[in-house]
Amino acid sequence: MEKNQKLIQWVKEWETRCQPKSVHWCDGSEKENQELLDLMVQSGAAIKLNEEKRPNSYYFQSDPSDVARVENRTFICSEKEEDAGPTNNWCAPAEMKEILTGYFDGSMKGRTMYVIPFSMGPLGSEIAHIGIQITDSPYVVVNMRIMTRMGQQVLDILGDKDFVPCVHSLGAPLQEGQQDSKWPSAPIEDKYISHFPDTNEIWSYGSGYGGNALLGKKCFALRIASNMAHRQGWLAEHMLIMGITNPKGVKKYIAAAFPSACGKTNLAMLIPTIPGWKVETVGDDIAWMKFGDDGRLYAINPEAGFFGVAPFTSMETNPNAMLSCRANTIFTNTGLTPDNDIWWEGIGYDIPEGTITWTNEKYDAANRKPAAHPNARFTAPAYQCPAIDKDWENPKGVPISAILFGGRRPGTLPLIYQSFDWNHGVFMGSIAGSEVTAAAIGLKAGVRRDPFAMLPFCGYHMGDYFAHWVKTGVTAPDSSKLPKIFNVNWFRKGSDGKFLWPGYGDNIRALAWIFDRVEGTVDAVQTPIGFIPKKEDINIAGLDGIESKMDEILKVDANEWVAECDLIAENYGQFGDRLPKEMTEQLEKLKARLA
Ligand code: GTP
Ligand code: SPV
Ligand code: MN
Repeated sequence: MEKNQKLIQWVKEWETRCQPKSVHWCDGSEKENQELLDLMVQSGAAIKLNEEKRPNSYYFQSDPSDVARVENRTFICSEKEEDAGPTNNWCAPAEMKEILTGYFDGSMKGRTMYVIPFSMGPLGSEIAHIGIQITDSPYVVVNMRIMTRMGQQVLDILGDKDFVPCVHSLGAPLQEGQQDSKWPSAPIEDKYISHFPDTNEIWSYGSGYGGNALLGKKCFALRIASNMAHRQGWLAEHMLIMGITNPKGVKKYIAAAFPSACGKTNLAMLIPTIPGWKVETVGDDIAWMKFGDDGRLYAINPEAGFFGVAPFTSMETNPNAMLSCRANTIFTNTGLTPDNDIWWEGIGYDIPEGTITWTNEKYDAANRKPAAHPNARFTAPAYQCPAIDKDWENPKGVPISAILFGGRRPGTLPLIYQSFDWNHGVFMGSIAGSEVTAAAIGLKAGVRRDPFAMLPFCGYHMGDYFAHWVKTGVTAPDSSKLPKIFNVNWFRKGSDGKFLWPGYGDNIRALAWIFDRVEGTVDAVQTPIGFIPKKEDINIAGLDGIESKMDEILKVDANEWVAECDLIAENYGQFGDRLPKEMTEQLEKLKARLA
C-alpha cells in the first residue's frame, strides 16, 4: 500500500526480529482507537471511566516498577563517547545494537506489532518532522494518537521521504496460553532507552511509561531533535510556549524552560489574578525554535497533546488543565473512585469513600500511601484547552520575546532576575538547577544542576550545547530582536519551610514585570546577578500578607551567591575544554561583581 521502500523493509526487518503474532498499520481513525480501547478494557488493562462524568476517558494503573522516566537506563549512543558528554550514559552504537538485538529477538511473541506513523509539528509544515514508531503496546498507540498527529495522513505526506525510525517493545513476550499482566514491562536492569544520534534512530526496550515509551516526545522531539538542531542551526528545547496580552491589548509570546514537574504546564495555562491580563497556551513541554525572515526567533509546539502531572492540579490551581482533561483523556496512576472517576492528592475536594489507589488497593488514610502516584499523568488533546492560542498550530510558529529559566530552588534565587545580555542569559540557563521531582526514577533528593532543564534530554555534549546557544546569539540575523532572558523561582521557602510566593495564577505578577521589561516601560535594580524588580513594581494588590515577605522574595544575598559560584565552578569542571570560554568569563565576571 505504501510507496516508501525503506519503511516497508524496516517494518519487515523488525517483524522478523520481534516475531509478533500480527502486524497492524495504524490509520489513526476513531474506529481503530475505539477498538484498541475496547480490547484493553476486555483484557483488564484499562477501565472505562464514568461516561457522564468523564466522557470517552480511560484509566490505567502501571506496574509499580514502571512509573516514570529511567535516566540511568537512558543512553546516547554516538559514534564517539566524547560527543555524548559527561551528562549522558554512553554506549558504542554497534555494541548497543548487539545487546538490544538480543533483547528484541522474539520480544513481541504473542502480541500485535503496531506501526504508528506520526508527525511532530503540524501536518505538512516545513518545520515538522515525521517519525514511525513500532510498538507492541496498544496503550502507547492510544497515547501517541493524542500526543502527536498520527495515522494515514502522515504516510500520505511522507511519500518516499526519510523518517526517524523509532522501535519500542515492552520486553514481555507472551508464551502460548500465558495470561497477560495488566501492565507488561521488563525489570529495571533490562530497560534500555537508546538513541543513535548519528543515524537518527531510537530503540526503546522494557518500559511502557511516558517519556520511555511515547517516543515522539523526549526521545525524538528533544534528544534526537537537539542533535538535528545542533547540526542545522536551530533550537529544540524543554520549554512551554505561551502568549501574554496586557491590559492595553499588546500581545507577546514567551518560552520557559523548567525541569520536569516544575510548573511548565501550570504556567502555560495560567489564569491571571490581576485584572486585564490574558494568557493563552501554545505548548506545555517542548519548543522548536528557528529564526524567521523578519529576524525574530519563532517557536512551534511539536506536540498535539498534554502529558500532564495530575497531583495538585485542581480547579483552584489550574482550571484550564482540569478542563483539558474533562473528556477524551487517558489517566495513568491516579486514584479511581467507586463511581469510576479519577481522584488525586490536591484535586481540590475530599477523597470519596472507597477510592482505589494507583496500586489497586483500597485507600487508607492511616497507612499514608497516596491514592495517586506523584508522577500520575493525564494524556489530553491540546485543542481541549480552553486557553489554547489561535496560532498554536501555525506552521510558522509564534515570535518569542522572552525566554525564562527556572526550577525549584528553596534558597538563594530571587523570584525574578533578568540577564544583562544574551551570553549572560546563556550563562543563567547553564547554571539552572532544581530540587529533583518524581518525574524520573531513582534520583538522589536535593538540588541538582539541570542546565536549561535539558539535563535528561540533551542528546549531545552539554558543553557543545552551551556553545550552540552562544552561537545562536552571534549568528542571529538581528541581535536587537533576540528574546530577553530571565530566571524565575516560584519555590523559594521561608524559615517556616513554606513557599514564600503564592505561585500559580499569581505568577502573572512576575510575568507582568517581564512583559514591561521587554516593552521597556519599567526600571530595574542592578545587582551582581542581574536586574531585579524594584519592590514597588511588582503588583501585589489583593495578596494577603505578602508585603512583609517581598524583601525576602526578591533578596540577592552576596554570601549565598559566593557559595553558589563554587557549586557552579564544580559543575562546570566536568565539561573540560568543551565548556565555552564565554561561560568561564561569565562566571569570573559574576564573582568579580560579588566581591
Ligand atoms: P513535566 O510535564 O514533567 O515536564 O512538568 P511541568 O514542568 O509541566 O510541571 P507542572 O506544571 O505539571 O507542575 C508540576 C507540579 O508543580 C504540580 O504538582 C504543580 O501543582 C506544581 N506547581 C506548578 N506551578 C507551581 C507554582 O507556581 N507554585 C507551586 N508552589 N507549585 C507549582
Ligand atoms: C518530563 O519528565 O519532563 C515529562 C514527562 O514531560 S515524560 O514524558 O515522562 O518525560
Ligand atoms: Mn517535560
